[in-house]
Amino acid sequence: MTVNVLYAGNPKLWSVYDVELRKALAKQHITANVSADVTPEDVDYIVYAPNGPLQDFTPYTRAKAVLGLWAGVEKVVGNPTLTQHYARMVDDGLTQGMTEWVTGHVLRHHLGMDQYIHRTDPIWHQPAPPLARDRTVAVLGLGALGAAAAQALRALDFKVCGWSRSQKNIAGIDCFSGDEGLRNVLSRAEIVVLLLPKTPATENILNAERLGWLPNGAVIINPGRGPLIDDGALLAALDSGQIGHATLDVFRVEPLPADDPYWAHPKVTVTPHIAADTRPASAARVIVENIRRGEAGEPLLHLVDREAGY
Ligand code: NDP
Ligand code: OXD
Repeated sequence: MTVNVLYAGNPKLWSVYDVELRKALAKQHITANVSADVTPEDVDYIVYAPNGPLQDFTPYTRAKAVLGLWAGVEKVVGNPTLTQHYARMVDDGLTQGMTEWVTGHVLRHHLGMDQYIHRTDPIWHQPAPPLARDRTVAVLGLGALGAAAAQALRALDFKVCGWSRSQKNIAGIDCFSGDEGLRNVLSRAEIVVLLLPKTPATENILNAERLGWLPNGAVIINPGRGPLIDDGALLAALDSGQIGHATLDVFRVEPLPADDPYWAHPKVTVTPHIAADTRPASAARVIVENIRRGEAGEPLLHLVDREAGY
C-alpha cells in the first residue's frame, strides 16, 4: 500500500526534504507518495514545521501523526485543530550542532577570549584563566540537547550541574530538580546555559530574583527560547554588573527588531537563532522511522506531552 506523506515544512527546504525523505523511505522499503501538495483527506503523515504553510489540521482526518521538524513545540502544542499525535524532532545532527554551539560559547567566556580579540592597547598582561575543572557551569534543561551539552562540558572537565523537571542521574553531572534545586544550581553557576522548552512553567524562569541568586558577574547563554528570560531584569542585571555577559540566540520576537536594546548592549552577544539546525538527512531518517513505526502499529518516538507543553 502507498503511504501519503505531506511535506508542510519551510517551502524553501522542500527540494532538499523531497530528496532526503525519498532516500530514507527507500531504505526502510516503504512505498510512499511524498508531496508538498496532497488532498488533505488522503494524507497519512504530515511533515511539519511552524514556518511552513499549515495552520489548520482539521481537514487531515486520516492523518496518523504530525511529525515535527523542530525540537521546540510551543508554536504548535496549543493549536486546537491539532488532534493527531505530534512527534517532535530529536535528531543527532541537531544535538551535535547544539553541543558545538554551547561548548564554543562556554569556552569563549571561560577563557576570556574577548579581551584579546578586542584589544586596543599594547599591554602585555598575563592573567591566566582558571582551568575548566575549577569552573562551574549549570545547564537548565537536561533533555535531548541539555544532557548532551552537559556531558560535552563535563568531558572538557568543567564542573557541571544541571536542573530538570524530573530528577536525573547522569554520570559526572550534579543533577537537581525542584525549586530548591534551581536555587542550588544557580547559586554556584559562573556560566548558565538555558536549554529548557518554552512552557507556562518556564516562562521568565530567569527573573530578577533568580538572576540575583547567581554569583556576581555570571554569564548567561540562552539557546533555549527567548521567553525563558525576563528581558528587563536581564538588562538591569547587566547594567549593575550582577551579570557579566549574555549570549542570546533566541528572543521573544524573531527576527530581533533593529531597535531592541540587546543589539547595542556592550555586554550582549546576539546570534540569530542559529545555535542548532535540523539537518535534513538525519531528520528525514527520524521522520521515516516514525512512519515505519506508525505503519507497523508500534509506538511513535518523541511524542509530545501536551499537558506539560513539551
Ligand atoms: P527536551 O524536551 O528533550 O528537554 C527539555 C528539558 O527541560 C528536560 O530535561 C525537561 O525536564 C526540562 N524541563 C521542562 N520543563 C521544565 C520545568 N518546568 N522545570 C524544570 N525543567 C523543565 O528538549 P530538547 O533538549 O530537545 O530541546 C530543548 C529546547 O531547546 C527546545 O524546546 C527548544 O526551545 C530549544 N532549541 C533551540 C534551538 C536553537 O537553534 N536555538 C534548536 C533546537 C531546540 P524532564 O527531563 O524532567 O522532562
Ligand atoms: C527548534 C529550533 O526548535 O530550531 O528546532 O529552535
